[in-house]
Amino acid sequence: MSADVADADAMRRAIELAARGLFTTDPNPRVGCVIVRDGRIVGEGWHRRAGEPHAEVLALGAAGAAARGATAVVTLEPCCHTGRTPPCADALIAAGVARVVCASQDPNPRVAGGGIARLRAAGVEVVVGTGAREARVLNPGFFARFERGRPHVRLKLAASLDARTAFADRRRAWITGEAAREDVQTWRARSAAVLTGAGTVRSDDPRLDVRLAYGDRVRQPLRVVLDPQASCAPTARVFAGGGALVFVAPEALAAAHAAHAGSPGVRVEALPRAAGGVDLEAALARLAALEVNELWVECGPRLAGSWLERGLVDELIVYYAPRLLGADAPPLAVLPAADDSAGAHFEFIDARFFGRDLRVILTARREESACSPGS
Ligand code: AOF
Ligand code: ZN
Repeated sequence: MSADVADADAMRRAIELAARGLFTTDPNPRVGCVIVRDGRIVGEGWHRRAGEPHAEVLALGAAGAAARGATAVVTLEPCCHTGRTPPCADALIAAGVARVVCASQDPNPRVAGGGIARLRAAGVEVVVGTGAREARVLNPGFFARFERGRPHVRLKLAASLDARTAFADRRRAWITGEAAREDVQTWRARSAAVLTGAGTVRSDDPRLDVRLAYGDRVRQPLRVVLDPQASCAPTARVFAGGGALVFVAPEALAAAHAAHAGSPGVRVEALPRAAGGVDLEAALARLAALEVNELWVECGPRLAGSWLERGLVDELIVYYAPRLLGADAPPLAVLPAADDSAGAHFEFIDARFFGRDLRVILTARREESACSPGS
């Protein structure tokens, strides 16, 4: 077997290990590592959560003396900084590892090639790029935050076959079934924040929380509400239990502070105004500053339309229920009439049944989007 095939196999295993941290590493990336010696895996590790050891250190610990002269295969560049834990590059050098294979550079400016440089300076052979695409999929938000200054944005929509998102008479009833709603729980659980608009809070009063344990515990995402005019009742369920952030327009800041004064876990911040509400780009910049990697958006058709129109959706998750709600029911998204150039273009990447509902996943084709900066 050539070294390339062996490296690729080991990288696949490292990616599998990294994925175990899907629900727990935030705001850190999900990272996995295997130590390979004479074609055999002699140590494995994966990063569990911020503050705990990095993948490489755990894999080295498992390998013990067998790490000397071995190859370390890691889903991300080994770090060279002292953060919550000491530098992995130093640990690899100290263990006598001869070769390091990593999927990509770490976009974190505290690392950004520094780990690779340190390893090479110590005489360790470093290969970069094995399994790059597959490894990147583990951490879309971590890369988005450092490369684009914003979280990875997923917009979730649940609709009838005729793409209607509620009953025409606005009665409160589920459109999609249990299995689809359970799947939504999984997406919320891997996200650092869940965002909605004031309209949804007023009409549906959602909790937007995670009700199942993922990994080994329930980690509640930050609940974010765009409430430009401070119109949401502080008694709404989304604010219960704290961990909420309310974005309002500057002129509504005082009113919002007064409304939420009795709720210690609710933070209120002003954002610049933009057509129809607050500035969505500013909201994303602020959330990135708060170390939000993945943002899960569940909102009504007007706000959904704004996200889409501004080309800010990286991934669309749409659940279609096998029913028809008619032309008087609200649409999937309120958007101006499309022409060939406007708005984001999407690409179907997955389709799957959840109970009787169909879930499709689409990703933005950024290079073709007329809204992408600089185009
Ligand atoms: C690695 N291996 O398993 C992870 C890395 O605060 P710290 O010490 O946990 O450092 C966090 C940063 O380290 C994080 O932003 C990212 O750049 C890198 N994460 N690096 O070599 C790992 N989780
Ligand atoms: Zn590290």
